[in-house]
Amino acid sequence: MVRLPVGIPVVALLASVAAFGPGLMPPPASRFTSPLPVVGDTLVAPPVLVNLSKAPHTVEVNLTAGPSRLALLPGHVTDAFAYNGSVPGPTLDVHEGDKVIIHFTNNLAEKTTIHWHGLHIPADMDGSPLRPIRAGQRYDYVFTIPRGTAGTYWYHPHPDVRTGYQIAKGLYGAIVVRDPDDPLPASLPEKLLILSDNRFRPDGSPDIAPGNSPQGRVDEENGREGNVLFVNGQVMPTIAIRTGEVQRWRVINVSAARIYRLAIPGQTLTHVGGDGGLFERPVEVEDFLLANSERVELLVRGAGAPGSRTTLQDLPYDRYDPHTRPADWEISRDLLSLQYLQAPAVAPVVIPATLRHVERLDTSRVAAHREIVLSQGLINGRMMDMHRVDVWSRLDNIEIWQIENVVTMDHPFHLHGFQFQVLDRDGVPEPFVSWKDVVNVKKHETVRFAVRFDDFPGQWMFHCHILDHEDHGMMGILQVRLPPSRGKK
Ligand SMILES: [Cu+2]
Repeated sequence: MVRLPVGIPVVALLASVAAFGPGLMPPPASRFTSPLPVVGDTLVAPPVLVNLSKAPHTVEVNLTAGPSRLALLPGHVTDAFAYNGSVPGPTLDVHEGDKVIIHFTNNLAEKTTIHWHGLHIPADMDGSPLRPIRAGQRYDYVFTIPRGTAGTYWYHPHPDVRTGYQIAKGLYGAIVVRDPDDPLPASLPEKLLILSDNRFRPDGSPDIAPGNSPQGRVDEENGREGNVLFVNGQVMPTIAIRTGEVQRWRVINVSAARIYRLAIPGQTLTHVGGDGGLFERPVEVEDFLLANSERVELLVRGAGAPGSRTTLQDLPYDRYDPHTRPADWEISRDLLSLQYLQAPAVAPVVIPATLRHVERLDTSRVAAHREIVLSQGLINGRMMDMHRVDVWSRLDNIEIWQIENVVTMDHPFHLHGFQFQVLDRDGVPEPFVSWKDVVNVKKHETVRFAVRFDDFPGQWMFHCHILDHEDHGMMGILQVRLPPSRGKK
């Protein structure tokens, strides 16, 4: 496909200009249909970071965050931010066990960091707000991908106060960690879907309301949502599928605040993995929630007839406080078109009934129970202080964290550096075990998870992943110390 230098495929640009007319804002995504005949995929995968290393099991890449002129809204080139000039940023595609070296350059006029969301790596390399990279500076992020962590992750800036702003301007990208012994058939066509939303001014630049404006105050409360929904930076792209074909989709929610309830009307989806990789067994679902920063792996079956068409939809989900709930929250929104090719059906692929074994954390040996209370903008009644440790833990310990949401809107809770296992929600046991790094804690819900601090002492963030809440201090610091026998940390 011909691409503009800015990373927006030409076909998407033409489709958008034809649909909206020059200078016009797009209609809501749910009413947008491509005027061009679709013959195959128009969904474009982000570029993959080029490995500069010849050494085995080593991935060495250059990554630059900088200002860029590009069309975040198709048809409107404006000032934006980009990783290596592309939105979404290039995908970091690695294997378990790889040593990863990222030569990062900050060409922005402000400080930034890169947080490798969900990866189990040393605290120095986590890209938290504690380790800002100043304007014009370089930093090498170096870490090894642990065994057993194959899955879908993402990377994004995490500077103090400015995370939501920098992501809205275009800074986000995917990470795919592969398992050399992946249990799913290698023949499955794989698709990466990065879901985002944005709101624009008439010139096509991101509309980021000042905090003291009426819209700014709504955004601080709700989290900033946009009326234009994107998959890989494209509006309503198409995935082509053959009848009978099974595709493997990796889906990432990089939205600041929008929680997606995903479904393909008329068919079920096979949910095979979450934040920290594959489940033990596939799970058949009609729809499911994907909260901010959560990832899923899905098997999508070509259940339709040749030549037919269906859509991946974001169904209504009420995560909002009643006072600031948007008027149009009950609208279903289309995200992408699934086009069945005019071709004979293909034979079904056999999917294994068991994908892998997920070791259960031993909750009979719990060293501490933590109680974390989420209220509006606060954790345990406090705003974040970069110089205060909120939770002291010890290396090698297993702990149970109870996250209680005492207000009338959802707060997706993220712990840096460590994957955890949800035990129960409002006392109802989780139906199956899986590794997670974000859990959506619904209005007035209490969620408990188990976590083991098996490596990497140091300081780690935990926070609400509604970016507006995080930027306003709904965040705390966990310090994982070495046990006394192993010296002080
Ligand atoms: Cu929140």
